[in-house]
Amino acid sequence: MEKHWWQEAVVYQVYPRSFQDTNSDGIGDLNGITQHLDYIKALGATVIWLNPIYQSPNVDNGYDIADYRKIMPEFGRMSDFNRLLKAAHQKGLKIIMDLVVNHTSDEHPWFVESRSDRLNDYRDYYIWRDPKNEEAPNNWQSAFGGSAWQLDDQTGQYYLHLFSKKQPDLNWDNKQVRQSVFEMMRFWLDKGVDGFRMDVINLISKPAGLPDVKGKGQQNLAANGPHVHDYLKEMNQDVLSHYDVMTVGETPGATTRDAIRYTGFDSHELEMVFQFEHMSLDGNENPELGKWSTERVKLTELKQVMSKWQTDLAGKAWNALYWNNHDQPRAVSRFGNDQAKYRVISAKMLGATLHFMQGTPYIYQGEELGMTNAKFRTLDQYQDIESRNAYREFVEEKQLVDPQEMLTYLRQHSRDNARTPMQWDDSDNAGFTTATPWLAVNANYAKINAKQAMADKDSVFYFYQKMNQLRRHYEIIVYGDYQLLDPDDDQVWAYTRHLGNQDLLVISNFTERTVQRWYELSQRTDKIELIGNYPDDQEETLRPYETKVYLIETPK
Ligand code: TEU
Ligand code: CA
Repeated sequence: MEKHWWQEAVVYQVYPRSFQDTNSDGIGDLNGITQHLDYIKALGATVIWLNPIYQSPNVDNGYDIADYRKIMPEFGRMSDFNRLLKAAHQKGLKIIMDLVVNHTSDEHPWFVESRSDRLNDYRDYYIWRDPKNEEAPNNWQSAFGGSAWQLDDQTGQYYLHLFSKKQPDLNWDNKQVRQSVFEMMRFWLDKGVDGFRMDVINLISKPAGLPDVKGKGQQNLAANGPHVHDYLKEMNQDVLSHYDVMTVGETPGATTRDAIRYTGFDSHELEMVFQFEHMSLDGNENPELGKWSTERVKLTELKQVMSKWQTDLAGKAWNALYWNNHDQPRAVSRFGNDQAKYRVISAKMLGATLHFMQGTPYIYQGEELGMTNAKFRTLDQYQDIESRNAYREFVEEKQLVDPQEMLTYLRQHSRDNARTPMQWDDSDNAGFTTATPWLAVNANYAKINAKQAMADKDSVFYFYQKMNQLRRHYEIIVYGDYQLLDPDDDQVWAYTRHLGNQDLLVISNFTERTVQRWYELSQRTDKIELIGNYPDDQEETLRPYETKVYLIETPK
């Protein structure tokens, strides 16, 4: 098997807006990240992924870019970025940026030009169509509600926006668009950036003729379009292959087959992709409401999906392992148990279950502290465009749910659950800012914060630090083969890894019940316990949310 640095990496995702404010404006900034590089280094991460830091009107918190080569003023100046990059590299940390090129902001000069006149040189940088029977050109829906088409009076045509109407989709069929994007990528790579996370990169090629969708899910239709692999091979050929970089594509709706096409060791497109199958196992009870629901994930389905991704990609491509990010609820609230009694132990169990699988693990800021969903009580506490639009559409416009029911859904699935400020200590606003934070701090910050974690040898932080140390020590964690045990067990997720004469046995109890389980490998008297979160180990007993990782070496 080939070996690359990005396979041995551990990525720490920083959402700059909520990480650390250093100039008392209530908004996180680049200098705040520089200030905490030693914290990220101590955790044992080796790569930092920055969510977008470019000039933006912040309709979608930076995913609506108005200038790809300027830093968002709220986050600082280019000199602050240069200092951050230099300091990170000096500490042996790499930085990957967020590449958002399926769409721009409608305030980007390209779009300002494009919309000004049908004959403008930039007209074809975006996707314009005549009305069809005085209506939108097709029935696609925006991910943020409503039609994916906006009529522009200035020229009497509609433009496509798979997200907000202030995020017009770029026309990737236009070679000049591709060249402009590639030039911009070189600008950042020549500064020494170590790669990119690519926002909804599997949406960039739209199906010919832009046909109507049958049923819901316009994104799935626009996903993995006819030329997406041509464009990514061109991007790799023209740009990426000239640098030693790591790329991870965000590919909603991608199957393992798609992922192998995008990231196969011989595909020359991307190194890995974020898949979404395990993110869509809870939230199907109300089809007309999309992800908004109170459904909990079933362990057997979670095991089945994650194991499929392990076995389908084995030897062919590389997994990106994650439980949460800035778009998803906090892992311990969604997949574990965030009650005081079980929060820490279940956060550790989730960490071990994920990090001992094959792939590059991504730690979302605060996950290493066992931070929980914010569970805001009132609508006005939510800022996210997706949450606000969903409330307006489903409560006010369509009256499909009552306000309290929708607030319950928001408490479970709003993206703001992951975007509340990083909890550094128990001082005002968790040490995130001395001003009023742009989004309220989670009410539990006095108990859950980095300062408390660093002072507690049994904290989630030190558990993650230990897993990162083990990863550097045991090659089997990175390169071993994965095999699921007992697929039908709906309480315990057990799997093995195998490399050479070594085996790992990973056992996780996903319930608050003590259970008995017998595994052949756990009977081996020569086994070594790498991870155990209860002191007196009794092989067959699995206490609530207990996780155990054993290394077994069979003499050659
Ligand atoms: O998210 C893409 C995406 O699929 C989102 O619709 C996300 O899955 C959904 O909001 C979860 O409910 C990327 C970025 O990560 C997200 O922050 C941006 O809002 C979006 O693209 C548009 O750029
Ligand atoms: Ca600030």
